Amino acid sequence: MNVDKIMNNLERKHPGEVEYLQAVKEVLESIEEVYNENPQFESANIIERIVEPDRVIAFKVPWIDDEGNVRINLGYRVQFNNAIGPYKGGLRFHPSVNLSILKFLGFEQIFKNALTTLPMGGAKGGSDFDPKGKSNAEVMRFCQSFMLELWKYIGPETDVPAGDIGVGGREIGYLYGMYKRLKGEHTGVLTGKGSNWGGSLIRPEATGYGGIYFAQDMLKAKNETLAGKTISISGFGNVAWGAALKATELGAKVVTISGPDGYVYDPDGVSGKKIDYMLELRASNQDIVKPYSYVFEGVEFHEGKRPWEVKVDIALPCAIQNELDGDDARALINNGVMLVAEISNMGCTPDAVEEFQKHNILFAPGKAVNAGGVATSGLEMTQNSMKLRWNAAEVDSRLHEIMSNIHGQCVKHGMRADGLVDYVKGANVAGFLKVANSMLDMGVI
Ligand code: 2IT
Repeated sequence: MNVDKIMNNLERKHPGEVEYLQAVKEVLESIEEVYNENPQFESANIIERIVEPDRVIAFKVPWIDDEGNVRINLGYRVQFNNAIGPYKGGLRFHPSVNLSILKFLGFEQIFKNALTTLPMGGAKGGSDFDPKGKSNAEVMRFCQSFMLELWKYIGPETDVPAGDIGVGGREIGYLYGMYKRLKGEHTGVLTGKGSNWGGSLIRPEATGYGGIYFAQDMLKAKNETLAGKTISISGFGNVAWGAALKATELGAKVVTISGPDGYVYDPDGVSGKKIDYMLELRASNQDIVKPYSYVFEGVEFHEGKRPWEVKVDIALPCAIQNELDGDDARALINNGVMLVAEISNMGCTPDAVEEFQKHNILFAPGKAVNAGGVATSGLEMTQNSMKLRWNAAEVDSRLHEIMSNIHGQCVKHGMRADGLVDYVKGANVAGFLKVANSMLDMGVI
């Protein structure tokens, strides 16, 4: 495999799609060796087939705001690869959303979903709609208009969307309501549903919980535990909330959360009712964390800054792609960080990853660490298919088992000669082998 040649070719075909090209390059570099050892992949031209989505659906989403103005957003669904199961992946509503970002997320999702051990292909979708400052009625009208187009392309055995940034329980409710009305069916077409109408217990917590289970396994290899460790978390949404809950339960102290406005440093730890308060912050639709510093005592707010300047044992990016760069990585390393695990998708820039690896800091990528979210979506699909419901302990124990299995796959394929684990390589190789071998089985499709 000639990675440079493939990348040059892709850059020519998709100029300016920086996030997508970044995600592809990372995967190609880490699978190069295993790819070259298996000439059957080259004969079937697996690389050219796997880096392009099966299809990209793009549409216009007109809606009317509370003042009666007609507003237009862009909507997308990128159905990337369904070799191992129906397309599966979240919807992101955020002003930064564009095709490059959804293609990177859809591409990552293929390998992440393969790691979960469950039968799910990779997809992603969303819109440049900005939920910030919108009323419930506006969010509902937007979601209804979005689904009026999307419903034609999805289904419980075809493509099963879920939430991501800007799409939580409220949005899934509005989207599901419209699908149900259009199709006249109550099925498992979306995950992250309300627990009264087909949603799985533990799904809201799952991404954060899974990330912490994964970090626990990484620490175990070094005879370490989470107890007594200080942790910096970025973001304050669903993922950050779940991670803070589980980390605190296991005896660690979370000292930061952040938003687009800056970060808060809480030396006493974000715990108990302070974690509940994260839900209130999110429900306010303002996309800021500063109010946390007025509500609780002894808290500093650092305007316009990222939390990576704080001295901690463990750093967990939980917000958005490329939120931790080379300078942030060097600051964390100088402050003695021992473990960095991306709970956001591609949270670290390539130079940050390189810094961590160069300094032998335990580092694991989002597609392994945050797979607990989509894995629990898979468990929601299972429950919907069986038309029954597991209790929280059952779902949580399956989630935990899946995360340990993913950790095991990373160790198996990422073990280096010096005994340290390259989790980036391990995750990419394990995910790739499963999907590529499935594609070979099915011929040129
Ligand atoms: O990035 C992700 O894995 C998600 N946003 C969850 C996707 C899902 O289908 O639950």
